[in-house]
This record gives sequence, C-alpha cells and structure tokens, in this order.
Amino acid sequence: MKQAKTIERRSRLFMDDFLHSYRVLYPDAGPERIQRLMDILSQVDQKRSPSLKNLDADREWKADWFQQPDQVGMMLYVDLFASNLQGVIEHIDYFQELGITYLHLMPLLKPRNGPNDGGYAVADYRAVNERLGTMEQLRDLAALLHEKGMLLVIDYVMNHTAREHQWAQAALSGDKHFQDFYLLFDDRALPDAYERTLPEVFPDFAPGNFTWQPEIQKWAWTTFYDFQWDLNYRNPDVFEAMLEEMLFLANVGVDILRLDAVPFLWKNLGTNCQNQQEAIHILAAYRALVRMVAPGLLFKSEAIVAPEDIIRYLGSGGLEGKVCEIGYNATLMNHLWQALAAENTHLLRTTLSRLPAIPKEATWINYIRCHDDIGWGISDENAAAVGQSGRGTRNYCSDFYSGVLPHSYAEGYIFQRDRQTGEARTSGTAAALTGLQKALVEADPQKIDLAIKRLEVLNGVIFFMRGIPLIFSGDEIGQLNDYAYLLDPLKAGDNRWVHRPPMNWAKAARIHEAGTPEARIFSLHQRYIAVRRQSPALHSRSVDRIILPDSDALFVCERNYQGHKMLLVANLSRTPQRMSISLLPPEWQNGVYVDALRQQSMSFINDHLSIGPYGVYWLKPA
Ligand code: OTU
Repeated sequence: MKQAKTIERRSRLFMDDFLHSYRVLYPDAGPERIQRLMDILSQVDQKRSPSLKNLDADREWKADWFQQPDQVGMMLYVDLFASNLQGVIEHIDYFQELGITYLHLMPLLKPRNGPNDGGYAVADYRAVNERLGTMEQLRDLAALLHEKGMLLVIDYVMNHTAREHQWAQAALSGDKHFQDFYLLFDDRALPDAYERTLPEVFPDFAPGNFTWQPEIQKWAWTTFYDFQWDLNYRNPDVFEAMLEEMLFLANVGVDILRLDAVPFLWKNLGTNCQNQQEAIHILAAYRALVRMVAPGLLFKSEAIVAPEDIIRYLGSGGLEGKVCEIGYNATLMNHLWQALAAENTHLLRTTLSRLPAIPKEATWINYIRCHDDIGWGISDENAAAVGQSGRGTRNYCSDFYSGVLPHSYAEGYIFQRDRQTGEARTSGTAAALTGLQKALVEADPQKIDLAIKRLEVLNGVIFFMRGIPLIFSGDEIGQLNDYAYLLDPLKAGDNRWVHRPPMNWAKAARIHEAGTPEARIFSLHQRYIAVRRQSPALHSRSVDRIILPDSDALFVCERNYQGHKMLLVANLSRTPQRMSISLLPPEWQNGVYVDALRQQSMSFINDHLSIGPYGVYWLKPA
C-alpha cells in the first residue's frame, strides 16, 4: 500500500516534466500510450527490491548525495582488469586502497560475436557477456558495492543496437514492426540528402553513415561501425522498448547509467544530426519516468561535443535539473591537454570563464583520459578570443600529441583524420602523452621526473575542479601504450586499443616500492583523493571563480562552498613561475596559507608566490 502511494506521489511530481518533453517528441501519442508507460513503471516498481527502494528513499532526501567531495571514480574493462566479474570482486581492496567509490565497468552486456567496438554493439541488454559473468553476478556485485559504500556504473548504449540484436534480426527477416525500430531506406534518396550535412565519426574504418543490407534491400543508418544500427526514436515504440531495457538494468542495482552517444539520438534533415533539441527531450522524458520509479538511478551523458552543447545535456537553457545529473567534462579535459602542450593557460581560462554555469543539481565527470580518443573540441570563437585560429590550435594539439612536432615528448597516435577538414583526434595513454613512455625508454631520470610532474599537475586540476574525478584504470600506476592490439584482428584497425592495456598486476605491485614511478604516481592519486575527502570547499555545489594571474602559464581557481574556501594554483609549464598576491581576491591577500596537499604552511615572499615547474598547490586560508 505504502509503495503504491510512493510511486503515485512521485508520478504526480514528475508528470508535467515528462509530458512537457514527451509531447514535443510524440505530439500524436494518445492517452493509451501514456497509460502503457505508467503500467511499465508499476511493473518495475513491483519488482524493485526493498534494499534498492531504501537507497531510492535516502537519495531522494539527500539530493546532493553524489556531489560530495569523497566521490572518486575509476573506469575499467572487466576482462582487461581481472578477467571477469569475479576477478573485479577480488580486487575491491585495491579500489579501497586508492579511495575509489564509483566503479564504472565498461560495456559488459552481451555483445555481438566478432568485432563489437569494445562492447558498444549490444546484442542483448538483459544478459551479461558470458565471458565476463552472469546477470546474477552483476546483481551481487551491485549489492556488495553498496555494502561498501560504492556505486556501480555501467554503459547504456542507447543510440544503436548490434545488427545481431533480436529487433534487428526481426527487421532483417522482413518484420515491418521491427523495421520501424531502425532507420531503414529503400534507396539512396534520403541517405544522400542527409549525407550532405552529416559528418563521419569513424571515417577510416566505417566511412559514410549508411550501410546496405542485401537481405532486405535497404540502407540502414549506421553512424558508427556498420554493425551498429541506429535506433529510430521517432517511433514511440522504440522509446517504450528502450525504457523497459533501461529499467531492467535499474532493478539489477546499477546506480548510474552512462548514456552512450546521446548527441546522435535524433536526426533532422539538413542538420549534422547531433545535439538536436529532441535528443535532449528524450533524455528529459526518460529522466522524469526514472524519477517516478527509481529515483536513486542517475544519468551520465556521454556527449563529447562543443562546450556550449555539452552543458545542454545537464539541462541548461530551460530544463535545469531535468536532464542528466552528470556529464563528461570534455571541455576541461581537452583544453587542459592543450594548455599543457602550449605551456599556456589562456585558452583554457577563457573557455571555462565563458561557459555558463551548470545547474546546481548537476555535476561533471572530470577526467584526463578515458577509453576513447581525445577529440580537440576547441571552438573557433574561443580560439579567436585569445587571438588564435581554431583549426590551427586543434591541429597543433593533434600534431603535438602524436609526436609529429620535433619538440614533443608525447607518444600518441592520430585517430580518424576527418576527410574534409584534415583535422584529427588523438589516441595514447596518459603516461605516453605526458612523456613518461619516452623518458622510460631513454631511462632519463630528469625526464621521468618531469613526466610524473605533468601527471601531477593535470590530476591536480582534475581532482580540484567541480565534479567527480574519474581515473582510467591503469593511469594510477602510469600504464604505457600497449601494441598487442595490432596482433588481434578484432582490434587491429582501431588504435584506441593502444591506450586500453590489460592491467599489469606485476607493475601494480611496485606501488609499494618507494621511489618507483608506479609508487610515485599511485601515491599522488591517493593523496588527491584523501585531501578531497577532507575538503568541504570541493563539494559540487560550490561557487567557483577562475582568477586571472599575472603569468599565462598559471591556472588559478577559487572554490567556495558555504564559506569553505580553497584556491588552486597550477603551473602548466616547465618554467618556474611567480604569482603576485595583489591579483587574488581580497580575502586571500593576508599572505598566510596552508597547502592542503602537503599539510604545510606557505607564505608569499615579497608579495609573490613561487611555483616550480608543473607545480600545484591547493591552498586554504591558515
Ligand atoms: C562512444 O563514443 C563510445 O565512447 C565509443 O567507445 C564507441 O565507439 C561509440 O560511442 C559508439 O558506441 O565518437 O570516438 O559525442 O564522441 O559517442 C568516440 C559522443 C565517439 C561521441 C561518442 C563516441
């Protein structure tokens, strides 16, 4: 009885939000459709376990539960990390030693056979890849993580299914109902019309956006690999079917769904078919429904697009607090790498200062590397604002990190050069891109030191800024590029595998051997995590301000949460810098601080603070 009331109460609360977005998408949907959606919710409610309902209730009362400074994530491939789900369970102490609370397991649902884009070609949303384990084990893992105060995050690949998914198979056998689940075309007329304004995501290994299906004599829309069929969200049946798959996963105990490739969900002729307002409404409609039945579940949008577009998925511009709670801060990530290459933070500062604030209900995922390439999402306007050309800057970054430029220390690779613009993305591990890989080969202690300092300063920013820091598994011990993928025919064509090495546990064992690069890199991560926990200023609902220092190599930012203040001072260059006290806000001008990272008091000498090569401080008023 009480339960029925709970879902009723929540439905009343979120119905307007739902209808607002749903009606934009499906103006013709009648009341029977809405009723069907409500029936789905009540079935899900009946199956939701008491312990998940308790979590829901806790999280409803404590809306900022995921915005606390102690949240720190790690993302990993189950097979590469520890063979299977059981292996992950056996390594929980490793996560705890580091301080991880948020565990993102890369795609683990049943993929197609053969190449599967690292699991992003899902054949069944209700089964776990049998090489990794079972749905029961995933359920147990979720429960175990909850016991330890940790979160389970998994991917929800919502833009496309594998060609081997049963819906696509039905479509291939001629079933009209399921043909409408996808975007299928009898001839080239519409595909050609769309192609006029469509970019290509994977021009090297999957040119074009459509793939011929001889069985049914039709073209299928395939934005990514040709075996990934885009779903047709204009069909309300697809909206409904994908809701059911999503809520099935919610009931397994997943805390956060990483919504893959959301910019592509809705296509409009004559546009680039990315970031359409309807795509945002799909997420807002789903979110309202999820709020009714599983409010403990959060959405993380994977929209690696231009800065102004990224924030729309967090509900800026009229849908504040109503779309996704978490988004990838690709802007901070790629601009930070740009600043490191240029040893200049002008563009980073300018871009971040120009971005409208995200709603207080939302937060970022801050990361330096993930499993994907780095796309140089630097806008022409922001580059122009610092007197640079957008294309020139983007090309400089891809040339620098692929090691083309003679002065570069990086050992990265060009990923998917755009056939029209000639611009390219970048693959490579954090250790390779910061110069550690080359330095180790040269066995040059000074260069090793500098590379570790680069990792320290990048992380010093990432762990400080508003959001949940996310470590790509292996980066905490400085894993290097892995060339074994070249020998695997399922991977060889896709150089993103160079930065997805299997976890090297022998290397990880060296974290306890003082002085080794592994120990140094691991402990710098550990320290950031430990200090974050103790720093109320780093709560996601802080007020932040980026401060203009007197050196272009410095990045300075103040965070203030309910009067708790902290100041980041980071030197993105190899040259020592000085910062004048007079440029700081008045409260910071008394000249006595504590560096929270080293628990040391600091003072300004002659009204200046000196910051060594790639130095980083987190200052608190003493
Ligand atoms: C995502 O990435 C995943 O992260 C990739 O690993 C997948 O291959 C892909 O989707 C298909 O499922 O273009 O280069 O703005 O950047 O969705 C990676 C979003 C990608 C895109 C992103 C995509």
